[in-house]
Order: sequence, then C-alpha cells, then structure tokens
Amino acid sequence: MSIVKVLGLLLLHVALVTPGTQICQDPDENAYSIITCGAPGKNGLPGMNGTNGAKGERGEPGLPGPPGKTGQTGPRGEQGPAGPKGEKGDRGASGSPGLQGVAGPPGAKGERGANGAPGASGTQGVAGPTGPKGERGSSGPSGPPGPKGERGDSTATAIENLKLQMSGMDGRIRDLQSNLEKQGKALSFTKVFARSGNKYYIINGVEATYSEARTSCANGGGQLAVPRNPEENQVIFSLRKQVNQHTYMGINDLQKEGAFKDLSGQAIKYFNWRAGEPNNLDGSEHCVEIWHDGRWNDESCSTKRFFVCEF
Ligand code: MAN
Ligand code: CA
Ligand code: CA
Repeated sequence: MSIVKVLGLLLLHVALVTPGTQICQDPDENAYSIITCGAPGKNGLPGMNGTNGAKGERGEPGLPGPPGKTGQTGPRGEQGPAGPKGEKGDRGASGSPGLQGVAGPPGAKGERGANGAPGASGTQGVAGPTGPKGERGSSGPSGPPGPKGERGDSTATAIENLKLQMSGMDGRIRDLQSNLEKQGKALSFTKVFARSGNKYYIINGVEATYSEARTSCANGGGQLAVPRNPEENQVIFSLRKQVNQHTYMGINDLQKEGAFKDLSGQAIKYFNWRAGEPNNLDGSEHCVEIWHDGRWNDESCSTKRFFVCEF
C-alpha cells in the first residue's frame, strides 16, 4: 500500500469513523468505501495452500564426502620441463689418441745460413798476352878481383891459339847455317808458311775460337800474328790465300769497344779494314780476321776460324 493510500485511510478514520462504523476495504483494492459493518462472521475454512514461495538462498557448502574409488590410469602426460643441472661427474678415463692432424702452414723463412765452405780451385786460366819488354836494368857493382892468372903466352903463341878457336867457331857456324837452311826447307815444305825479315808466319790448319787460337800460338812459342805494315800484311795475305777460310790475327777490341789493340795491349797503328768494317755486328764482334781479299773484318771471338801465328 502506497503512502498516499495510508494517509487517505487515516484521514477518513479520523473524520468519519463513528462507533458502529468501520472502514472496510472493498474487494476491489483501488476503492475504499465506508460501510456499516455487520456482526462478525464465523471463522471460514482454512484456505488452500498458497503457491510455492520464492527459491531460498543457496545454503553453506556441505562437508566433503568420502574419497572416491581410484580411477583408471589416465593417458601419459606431456614431457615435463628439463630438471635442474646435475652435479659435475667424475673425470673420465683418457681417450685413445686422435687422428694425425693436417700439416700446418709453412713456417716463417729461416735466417740466412752460414757461408758454405770454399769451393775447389778452378782450372788454370789461359795464358795472358806477352808483356812488353822491360827496360834494361842498371849495371851491378863490380865483383871482387879474380885469382891471379897464369903467366901469359908470348904474342905469337896467343895468335896461334886465337886461330885455333876461330876455326872451331867457323865449324859450329857452318853447322848452324846448315841446320837453319834445313829448317827453312822443312817449313816451306808445309806450304802455309811464309817469312818476312826475321818473322816466320804459319797457319797450322786447326780451327779454333779466338781464345783457343791465342793459347795455341803461345804454347808453340809464338803469338797470333799482327801485320804492322802493308808488307807484313801482304805476307800474311799470301798464307790466307792458301786456305779457304777467314783467318784470325792478333788484333781485338775486347778491352774497349772500337779501340783495337795487339795481344800486349799496344794500340794498333796500321789498319787494312774492308769497306764498312769494323761494324761490331750485333754489338759482339771484337776479334779481327783477314779475308780472301787481304782486308780485315771484325768477327765474333767465339766463331771457330783458322789462325796465323808469328815466330
Ligand atoms: C758477316 C760477319 C760480319 C761482317 C759481315 C760483312 O755478317 O762476318 O763480321 O761484318 O759478314 O758482310
Ligand atoms: Ca767490337
Ligand atoms: Ca764485322
């Protein structure tokens, strides 16, 4: 019942209710009417059961029941997380030796070794050129006086003795002359031989490099020939004509290009070059040969040629 309705009822009760009247509620709840109430009726029969009340609030949880029966074994669970690291185990026994490793990179270059032992002596070199004749030395001091001589012959006897000595010398000179003539004949019999004044020239028909030729002449007691003037060149040329090959002479510019010298190192003053020579072909011609026209050419010293010696 609302507050308005309650107030209404109170007002009505105060103003209108007199003894014998009661305010009764109309069965229609919305209307109140003042009616004269009769004598109280007898109690009615108990009413019918009302409808179920609203559901009460949930009670406190009951006590836990007894444990159920052991269920069937469930499916295998997933692998759990790794356990904590175990304690370090005891040291194991030594393993068997490993395989041989691959070769390492080459090491750094070692230090220079000590000098080797001296080598064996080389072979003897070829003989050098004959040196120039030395100057005459000064005369030595006088020797001590000799022992006293025997008593001399008379003048006549001395002359006789001299005649005897001279006739002995005559015989020896004749022998020498005869031997020289024989040698001259024997030499001229070799064909490639010529004489100019006191000089004898020979081509022995052996082919050699310049160095070998030089040694060969020296070993024979002579030297590679050098024509000092047109006459000597003519004599050497007469020999050259007898052999069909250019022939070495004792002239070269081995020491200094273009400076032609004889074997004793003296500068050459007489020349008889061919036209266009010396041309030092390929920069390597330093030895001089005489050609078929009697003129000269510079040639490589390693070429094998005949050679002319002078004695
Ligand atoms: C050859 C060599 C040279 C020379 C020429 C001349 O090449 O003997 O030394 O100068 O002939 O034609
Ligand atoms: Ca030269
Ligand atoms: Ca030449």
